[in-house]
Amino acid sequence: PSTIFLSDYRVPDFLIDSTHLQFELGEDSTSVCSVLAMRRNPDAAEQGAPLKLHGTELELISLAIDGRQLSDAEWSQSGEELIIDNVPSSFSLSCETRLRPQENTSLEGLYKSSGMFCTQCEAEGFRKITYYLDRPDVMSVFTVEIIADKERYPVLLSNGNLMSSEEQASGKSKTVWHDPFPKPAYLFALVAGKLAVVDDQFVTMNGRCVDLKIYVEEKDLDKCDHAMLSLKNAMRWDEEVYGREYDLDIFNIVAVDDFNMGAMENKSLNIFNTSCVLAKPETTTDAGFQRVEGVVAHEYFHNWSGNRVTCRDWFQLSLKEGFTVFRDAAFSSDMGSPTVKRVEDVTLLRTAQFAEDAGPMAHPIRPDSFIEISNFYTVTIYEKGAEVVRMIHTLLGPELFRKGSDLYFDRHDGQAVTCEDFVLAMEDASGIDLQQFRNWYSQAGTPQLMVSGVYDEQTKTYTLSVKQSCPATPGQPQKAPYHIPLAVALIGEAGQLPLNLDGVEADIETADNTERVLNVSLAEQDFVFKDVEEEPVPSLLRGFSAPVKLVFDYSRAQLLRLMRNDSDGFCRWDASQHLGLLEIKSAIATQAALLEPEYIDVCRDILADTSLDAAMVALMLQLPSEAYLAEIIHPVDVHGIHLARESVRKALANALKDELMACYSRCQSNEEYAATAEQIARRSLKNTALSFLMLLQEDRFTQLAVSQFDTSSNMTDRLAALSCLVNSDAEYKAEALQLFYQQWQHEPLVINQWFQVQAMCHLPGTLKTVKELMSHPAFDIRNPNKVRALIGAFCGQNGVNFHSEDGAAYRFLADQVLLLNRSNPQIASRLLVPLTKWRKYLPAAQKLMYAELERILSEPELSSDVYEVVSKSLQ
Ligand code: HT7
Ligand code: ZN
Repeated sequence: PSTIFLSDYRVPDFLIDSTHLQFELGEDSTSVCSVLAMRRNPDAAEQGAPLKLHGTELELISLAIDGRQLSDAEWSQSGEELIIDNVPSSFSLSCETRLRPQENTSLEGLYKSSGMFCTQCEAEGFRKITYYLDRPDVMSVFTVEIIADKERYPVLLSNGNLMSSEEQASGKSKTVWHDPFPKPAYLFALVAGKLAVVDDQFVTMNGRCVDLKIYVEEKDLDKCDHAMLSLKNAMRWDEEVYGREYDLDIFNIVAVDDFNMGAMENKSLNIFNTSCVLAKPETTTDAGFQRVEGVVAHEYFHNWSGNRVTCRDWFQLSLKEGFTVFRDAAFSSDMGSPTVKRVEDVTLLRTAQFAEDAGPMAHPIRPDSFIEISNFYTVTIYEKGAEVVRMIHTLLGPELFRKGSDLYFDRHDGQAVTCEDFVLAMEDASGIDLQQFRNWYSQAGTPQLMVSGVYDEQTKTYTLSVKQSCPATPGQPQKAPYHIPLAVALIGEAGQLPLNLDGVEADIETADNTERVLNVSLAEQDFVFKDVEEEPVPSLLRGFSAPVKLVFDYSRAQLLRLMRNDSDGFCRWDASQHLGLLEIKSAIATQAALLEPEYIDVCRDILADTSLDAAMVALMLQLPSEAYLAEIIHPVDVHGIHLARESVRKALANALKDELMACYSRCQSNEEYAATAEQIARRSLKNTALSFLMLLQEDRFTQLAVSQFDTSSNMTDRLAALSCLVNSDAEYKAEALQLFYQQWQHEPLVINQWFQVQAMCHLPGTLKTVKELMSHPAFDIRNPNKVRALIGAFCGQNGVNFHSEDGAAYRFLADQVLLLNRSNPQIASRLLVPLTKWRKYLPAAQKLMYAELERILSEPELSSDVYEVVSKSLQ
């Protein structure tokens, strides 16, 4: 497989003004006839260049230019390209291809899922449908005819407006769709199947009525309300916060069972993984409800940040993904609890993204090169990309940021553009210089901020010294300093102190003079605060103002002050994590969990403090995850970390038994389920308390879990109880698992949770269970949700079992990757990620993991997806 470089970008030699597609969907094969109105691009460097069309795994039936069939001598094929040498400056290209969607297990291009036809074209799937200029900077107006058996496929959908729908002879029907907005091929979609629909409407800010439709299988009609409400909320929010109105008269969502990612923003025909659209209290956890809300909004927001203004090339992927994640995070934050949302986002970033930045696949949010673009739908492109946009928002402030986004959308509506265009719009609208800030786009790796503080009693000054650095990453040995917005406050005995900075030009003004955003831009920089009346504790990186690793040598006493008093919810939580980390580190060192009394006291106090947000209490009590600890403690001794963390949890549970029990009782409620922030918070705290109590192995607590499992009507409480039982030695666990399966065997999404809870069990013997479950009738390796729930959860979220000392789980994962490499390469390469982190672990584990990677690499027919990840991880 070859490497593609950003520096090789050239404008397309040809443009496609209009695209006419006719699909005849059959049980045996599908015929696709295309008619493309093409012309040479006046901006192309070479006006006599041959026409090169992309196409993969296609059966070519016919090819004609301006109605004349081409002879075999007039075209040739090379790799993924179909080349026609002599073409006029403007012409009509007709092409017929034949496909076998029912055999397409890659879930890319046109494929079948639960009997219906559907498509997934991003990033380069359209070339599996017909020969085309399958690149995002070629935008065309699409008209699509779909012909299919009307019994089997009564619903026929594509992008844009329905132009006609008619019955044909021989039991077929035909619909014609036209999308007036020029779009790249990756936003094309088609759906055909037997689908039920939930309808609603939305009146836009200019009074236009939009039909909203969610298409699902009949049995799922009762699970669409939350997605519909989320969609309407998202549409209103985008009008209010960004001034963006929906632009067509119809917006469709279709749910499919087999999908490689969460959802896809095809113009006016979003296709969703069922797991990201269906929700009802009995089957869906609170996290599931929140995911539906977030993904529905994310895909909707793409209508502007991605569709109306799209990417010039795939190196610019973060232009649409980073910006859209930033937008959906702000939306979720407005719909629920902002601090909880921030903590969840930072947790993902500091575990998964920091790990990616420190590993063999590290790449800037605008990569310079790739082998397989599907491998670059990463936490770096999405989550770090969103953090970079968030920093621009912090640097500009909300008003200028909005001015910048208005300018960006106005200036580039209907265009395919670059990250540079986005930054330039922000600069032009605000007048703020983002020259150095651009390093965030071109440099990979997580910057480190080493901060120290000195208080001078005599002069009443407090000096913060900040040093920044960034580790080398593949291909980037040296890094230039970043422009980092560092939000700070100084916390005194009684709360935040007023800030008087020496050299005002060094900071960004904020309304409140007790918090400042410092512009860190040099490798080493001092910030001096004047008139500081007492020795403060610095509250740093408030709200996690930049995606960096902060190092400050806090004492326990300082952390306790922050955990108790900091007005910034994120920093309060972060202090709790830091204190938990100190306890775990000391448990590792002493092989015993003798908790510091002050730590127990502060946990006791927050447990009892009913004025606090219950969700934040839950988050502050939860110790740093094993995944996060593995980012901090090197080399990673998975078993040592697990034992130490569990012993600290148990010691805390022991010390706070009564308080936990009281808190559990207090959070019990019989009210009807609602996915409100307040109810979600209460369930989260209750289930956190239960999981602590279960560590004590007392009958009365096991009974609590049993009774919660038996009597809860919502999936959040039911699954939390089941998870507690599965991870305990309770006799009831086998029966509980059996009961759960029996009750939900006809609900695939619930059965996936059943797989997952077993795959994540940290007790010995889980690999055996996982292997057995792979033979369970409900498991299907062709379905990505099931693969993720069972194999993905076991290998990615069950450290102690995945890293069993005999290396059996490494072997297991490599076997599954080799199997999936043939059927679904995108899923294979994603599944593989835990093995690629081999360098972090103890030497014995490293050796075993390395051997499995080599075994994968020696496979003769490796997909480009798997090849790229394995070969880079061995370099
Ligand atoms: N923009 C969508 C990307 C996507 C995708 C990419 C590769 C392979 C399969 C895929 N399905 C969807 C998702 C999004 O960010 O909205
Ligand atoms: Zn997206």
